[in-house]
Amino acid sequence: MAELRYFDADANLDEVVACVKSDGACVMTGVLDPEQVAALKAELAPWVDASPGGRDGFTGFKTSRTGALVARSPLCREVVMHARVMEMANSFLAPWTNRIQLHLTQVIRLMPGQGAQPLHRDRLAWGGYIPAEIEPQFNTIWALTDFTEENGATRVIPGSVRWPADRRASLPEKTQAVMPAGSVLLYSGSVIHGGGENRSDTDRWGLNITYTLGWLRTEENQYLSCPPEIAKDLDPDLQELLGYTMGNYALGYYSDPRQVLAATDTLPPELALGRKPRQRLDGTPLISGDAF
Ligand SMILES: O=C(O)CCC(=O)C(=O)O
Ligand SMILES: [Fe+2]
Repeated sequence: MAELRYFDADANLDEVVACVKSDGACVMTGVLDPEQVAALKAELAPWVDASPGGRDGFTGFKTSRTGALVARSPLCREVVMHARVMEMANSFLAPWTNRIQLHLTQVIRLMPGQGAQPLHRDRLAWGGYIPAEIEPQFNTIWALTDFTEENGATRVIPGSVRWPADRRASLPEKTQAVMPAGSVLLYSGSVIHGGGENRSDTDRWGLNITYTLGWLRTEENQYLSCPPEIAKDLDPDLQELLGYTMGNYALGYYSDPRQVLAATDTLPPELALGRKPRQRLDGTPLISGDAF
């Protein structure tokens, strides 16, 4: 049985990414310090406290899920854009895309009494249409409380990325991502995993931030969770991660419903945020004389 591997926050990123590829998951400890965790929890608390439990066995009746975290939480923006995690997400997904995008942001709060979530692969969000050789997703769950066996630390089956779709895990193959607050569980869309059972008397808070290929539909609709009137004030790198940039030559343009601009009616999304694209699609900088 494969063990879940643990790395320090300053570990070599190629090694960590190689582990996510081979095992499907690993943990980095000590990435956020206690003050950062406390500040994140304080900023998120009003939204999390107001969020109701789930509506079915998968989302969990005693699990609340709180999204739109880029719009709602300035501190979450920093976690979304965490330089080392972004580097790993880009490296992991690079074989299948020229840019990545933000797939979802969600605080997953397991409340006392929440049973274990059914085991699953997150890539099934796309209904099983993506060929097995493509990895569509790089996932993170940041521990905002300690993750313990008792409070429902995420269950993971290291090595299950290479299993046939119908193979089920036996008990000894299951492990839990037990980790102190401030750690992050990194896992691929292909690994079998699920929330654990919360047998404790306190909440387990996980900050789930996931990245996907630039040409796939995202689980959280970022244009609705973070519409242009909010996105216009964000850092350009974050705007582009949300999808406010062309994904390819013709992918992601819009037309202004109120007017036709003289230059063209197929517009790059940056214009909806009040700025021009920063570069052409081939990565070269814009020069004066370009249409925008
Ligand atoms: O909460 C967790 O530990 C995992 C949740 C999960 O896998 C999901 O909701 O897809
Ligand atoms: Fe999942």
